[in-house]
Amino acid sequence: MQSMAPAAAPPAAPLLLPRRAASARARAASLVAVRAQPDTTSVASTSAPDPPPDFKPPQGFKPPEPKKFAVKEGQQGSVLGASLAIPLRLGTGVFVLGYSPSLVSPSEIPSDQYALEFGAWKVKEESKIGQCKRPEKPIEIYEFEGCPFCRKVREMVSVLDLDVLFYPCPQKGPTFRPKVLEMGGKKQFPYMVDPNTGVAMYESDDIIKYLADTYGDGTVPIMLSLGLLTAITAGLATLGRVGKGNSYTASKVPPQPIEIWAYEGSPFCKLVRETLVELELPHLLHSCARGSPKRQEFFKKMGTFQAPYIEDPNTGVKMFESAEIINYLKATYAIYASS
Ligand SMILES: N[C@@H](CCC(=O)N[C@@H](CS)C(=O)NCC(=O)O)C(=O)O
Repeated sequence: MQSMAPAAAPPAAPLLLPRRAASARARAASLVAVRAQPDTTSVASTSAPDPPPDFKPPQGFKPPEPKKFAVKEGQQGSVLGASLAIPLRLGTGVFVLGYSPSLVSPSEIPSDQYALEFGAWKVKEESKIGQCKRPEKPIEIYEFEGCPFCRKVREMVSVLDLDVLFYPCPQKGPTFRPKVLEMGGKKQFPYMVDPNTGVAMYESDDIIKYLADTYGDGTVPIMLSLGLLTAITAGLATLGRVGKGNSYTASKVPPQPIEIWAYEGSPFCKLVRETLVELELPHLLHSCARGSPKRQEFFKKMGTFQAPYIEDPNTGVKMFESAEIINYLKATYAIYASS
């Protein structure tokens, strides 16, 4: 059943969210408004000014160099498990709307343009997303990683190349689960709030349709339109990482959302998302599936493109590399039981 609830005005943050989450939201909006400026220093640095006193990079922290497509020793099983979703979901969440690749000679692509290298060729990637309306403020979604219905919505977010402020709701999560109950009347996930239109809703299929109509061309990819089959394959897709990204790990929630450049189809990104969810860390996703124009913005700023990449305004840390990002998040935000 559709539970779309258009409000007269966008939901008022202070009424709906805990103070820390409301301020996170305000910060997220301003982060989106002030787009990243070209960074001519190092690819990964710890240079943000005045980190809040409570959150500091771990002692001796040094951001790693990006290593494209490299799987760390000990990470093979996790990457393989997270990759299982790609064939099961026929690549949904890997590509943006209207994606079309072509192999071209490297001389056809200027050196300041992002392009994937493929042997002696470069892959020119185009999409239809540039013709679609973009939300001014990030969409807000309350969900958790291991839920197949949430996965469907995240795939659509990647297809539509949307920036989304995620409020993780792992089982027993004390912070955002109760907020969903407060806002929508039930603890059911995913739950979406669009601050641009005032629309808030449950039900993955309704959210997907709403996003397609509002920020796409009205079409829903076939793999998201198959009813029970979609739900079953989305469920099977989580099997490679069963038990991950579902349960709460005690954490200190920072005042500002962590920014992440990622997309649903990337196994490396999924591993980081699991940790963000388990630690209940609000994060502003800059979705960047294949064909996303944000890849070129990123390339221009950083001189390379690789996802996942995070910028943590709470500590000033900016870093690549999934395994190290996970270690960083745990070291900075997890509360370990002292024994
Ligand atoms: N060692 C890196 C590998 C990350 C990686 O290679 N990500 C892919 C996406 S799955 C990427 O950014 N590829 C570059 C491209 O698509 O141009 C990590 O663990 O984070």
